[in-house]
Amino acid sequence: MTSEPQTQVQDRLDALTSWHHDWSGLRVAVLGLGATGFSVADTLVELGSRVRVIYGKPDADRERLLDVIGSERALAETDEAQLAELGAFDPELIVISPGYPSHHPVVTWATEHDVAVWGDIELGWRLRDKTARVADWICITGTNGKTTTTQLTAHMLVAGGLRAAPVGNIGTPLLDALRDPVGYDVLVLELSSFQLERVHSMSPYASACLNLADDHLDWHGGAEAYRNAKAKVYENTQVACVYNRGDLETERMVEEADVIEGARAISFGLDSPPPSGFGVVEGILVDRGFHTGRRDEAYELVTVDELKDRGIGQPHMGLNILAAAALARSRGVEPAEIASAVLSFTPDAHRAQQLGEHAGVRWVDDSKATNVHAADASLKALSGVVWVVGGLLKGVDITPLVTEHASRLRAAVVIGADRAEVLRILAEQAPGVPVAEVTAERGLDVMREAVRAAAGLAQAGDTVLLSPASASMDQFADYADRGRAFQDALRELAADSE
Ligand code: UMA
Repeated sequence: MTSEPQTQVQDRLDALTSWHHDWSGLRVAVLGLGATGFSVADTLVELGSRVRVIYGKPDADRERLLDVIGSERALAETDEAQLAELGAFDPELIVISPGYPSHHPVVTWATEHDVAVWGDIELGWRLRDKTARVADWICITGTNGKTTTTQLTAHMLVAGGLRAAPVGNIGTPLLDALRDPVGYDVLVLELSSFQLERVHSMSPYASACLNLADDHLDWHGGAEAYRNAKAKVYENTQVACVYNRGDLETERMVEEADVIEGARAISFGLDSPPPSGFGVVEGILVDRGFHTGRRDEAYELVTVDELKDRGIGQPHMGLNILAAAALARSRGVEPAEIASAVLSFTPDAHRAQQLGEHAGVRWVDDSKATNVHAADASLKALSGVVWVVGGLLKGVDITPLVTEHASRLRAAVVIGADRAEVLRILAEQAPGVPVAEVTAERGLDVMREAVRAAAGLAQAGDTVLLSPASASMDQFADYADRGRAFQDALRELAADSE
């Protein structure tokens, strides 16, 4: 059902493709009041739109700020209440936070009422020309490694003399960077599948899907929808589509994408690279993608030994570095600048972070491993593991992960709301492995119990690895909070035994 006014609204929305267009009076419902929702409201109020933020959880600081900037707001704690608010406001456009799943009733409502639903990335694409310096977008997705690769790429671009910043899923909302008064040469966007699903018109300068494994199946409603959302990163790419030679699915995504005439496919992998590829030759990371004589020659970037000396010699880091190098080279950063950026890079906390030894046992915080693929990368590198595992499984079956690594496990310590399922899988797939169940409900208490159990089960020479293969929101604010609680509990244990 498309009534005349709705067609007019659609025409107006189609034409709104610049910061300098007339957004005034547009009735926009912003769903969610997290980092994204606030940045959207703040931007659209500045542009003169009539904004009403509808949200499920109170947030005193952001609510106060909405009042200050002059946005309307409605706390609606149930889906039904959010629907009622939407109906009463009668929006011309909905801008929705990434956490809302595609099957959420408000999305269904929008379809039924012919109201357009954008994410903040779609809105940002249309508003990217606020300053005269309009940034190129380098877009990065994948199941794992996207945050590190995004940081590395931005670090390389800055080493190349460009004004660049990492934004998006990494934590700084895109719209906050777009409103910077000076503007950027390049924005490096970490994009989640949630964000990509709601992108319609973006055209990245360069793009990469680093790898693909099952994740967030509950949000998307299945593996295919998740894969198709990730594949959108390559659509309309202008210069370089960067893909993983070791992950055929990413290559297929590039083949199927509609790109801008002249865009090149550039691969990365830990093997010797073909022309148009980045890879490793005799212990040296090399670029054969952007060398004019690439049939026979390559640029040397850094050596594997140099990476090991910096504590970033793990295979998955090598892949992240090669992908980032390909993206930065596509925007003209010189090989020597890439090398200096890599050798001055420090990875974030909670990513296979070594916490040192206690009573002859190594402790590692890999709380960032919120899915099976990430936990697999960490488990692979170890033996004699006391594995702290569990949390929100997000509809993913961890059976293959447990089967694959059962022989490395000294013991397992199970945390999380979905722990019954994890306990069942461990009993079936790793029957000889001792298991401790953590019954504490939230935060530091969970980790105090987990750390004590792990210390009791570990033997000298073992590694206690927090690599939960699950999201954290059932018991912690986020993965960083989970990692911090683990580290705090370990410090308490060490202090108690002094
Ligand atoms: N809300 C509801 N009902 C819902 C979902 C959300 O009412 O069903 C409302 C609530 O008011 C809630 C608010 O929406 O407080 C939060 O919105 P959100 O969950 O979309 O989170 P934001 O704070 O806007 O943060 C989001 C990303 N979060 C998610 O995608 C879940 C952040 O990525 C991102 O850094 C930020 O935008 C800026 O772009 C975090 C994340 O966990 C790190 N990402 C997932 C991942 O990496 O695996 C995808």
